[in-house]
Amino acid sequence: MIKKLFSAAGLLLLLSCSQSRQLQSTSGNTASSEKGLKDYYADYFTMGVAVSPRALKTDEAALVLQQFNSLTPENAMKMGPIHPKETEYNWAGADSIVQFAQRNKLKVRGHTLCWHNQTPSWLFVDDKGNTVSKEVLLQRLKDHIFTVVNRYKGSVYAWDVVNEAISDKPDEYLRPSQWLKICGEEYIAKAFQWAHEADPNAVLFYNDYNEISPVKREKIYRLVKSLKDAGVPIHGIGLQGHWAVNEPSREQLESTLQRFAGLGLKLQITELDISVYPKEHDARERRPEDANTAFTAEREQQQLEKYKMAFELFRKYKKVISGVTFWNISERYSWLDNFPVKNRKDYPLLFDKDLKPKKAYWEVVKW
Ligand code: HAH
Repeated sequence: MIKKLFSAAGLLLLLSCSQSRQLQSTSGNTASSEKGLKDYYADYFTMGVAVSPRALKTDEAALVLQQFNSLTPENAMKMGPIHPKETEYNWAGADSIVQFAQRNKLKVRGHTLCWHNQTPSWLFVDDKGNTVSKEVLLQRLKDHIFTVVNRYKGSVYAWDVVNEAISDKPDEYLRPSQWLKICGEEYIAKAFQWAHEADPNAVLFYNDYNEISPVKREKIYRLVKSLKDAGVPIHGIGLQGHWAVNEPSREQLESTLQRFAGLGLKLQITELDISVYPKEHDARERRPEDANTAFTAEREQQQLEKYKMAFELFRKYKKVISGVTFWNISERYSWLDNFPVKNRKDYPLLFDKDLKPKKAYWEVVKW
């Protein structure tokens, strides 16, 4: 009870003193004069985190300000949430994250302009429910990109323009999404071209996961190289980095970074988390053994070793890596609590439920 009162008082203070980093640290975290990830890595790359508008109104905000210098809206800028009807945009969530970033001088990465998931229901169909033509869909994509990129021009410095266009099937190049089925491959180049026209200063990324798989890696490489060779405005590759205690190996990660560095574009680790469960790429039903969700000493150790190894390599490749972003803030919530198994608690981040640094954190900042 007393603890609750204190944290409520801290929150009030935080709200009334939005300029003061000192006072924000009274909301329960270590003092803001203590170094955060962004300070340890100041000579390396920006340190970012994926957030919801809601998290920035809780005591997690003070932790974000202490540790990070870049934000990515986890969901608020995706097509579904931000463009729910053809003639209706919902700016509230994205605006509140961007305003928080501006007040506190953090960078913002936009995520994402074109993706097959979390799309609004109107997007691929006409008012009779029939699939739209290529011309209509490309026009919708163009309008969407111009409207969203233009709104955040000057406040979003980088965009994940296209997310996850590569297939997971070994013998298939591009994902057979509605985008590909209706428009063919050119929707990808068009998306970059329109994003660049809307904001010529924005840094434009192709973003994908399981980039550590040699097979998928080569497909991502092929796509990005073909865009670059065709003169498409693409400036970086986003390696999501949804990893786990069993992968990647040091060799696997190093050859991934080396391969992509060879493209001559910037690299960012855009969605870093290290699950305590062996990696699975597809959603599945719960099994009896999933009941064991304790954050055991063994899981803790395996995870900290992966984090240590990953950051050793990130530092080694600092010339090509321009940013590292964690996908969520603390163990209060991660998307991995519901993926690949619904309601299976995961512990993939560097801060625990009390927002205290875990052992893995100290491995990341000590070298
Ligand atoms: C990411 N997909 C998305 O880019 C992000 O927008 C979302 O919030 C979470 C994860 C990763 C992914 C995966 O690792 C496996 C299957 C599907 C999607």
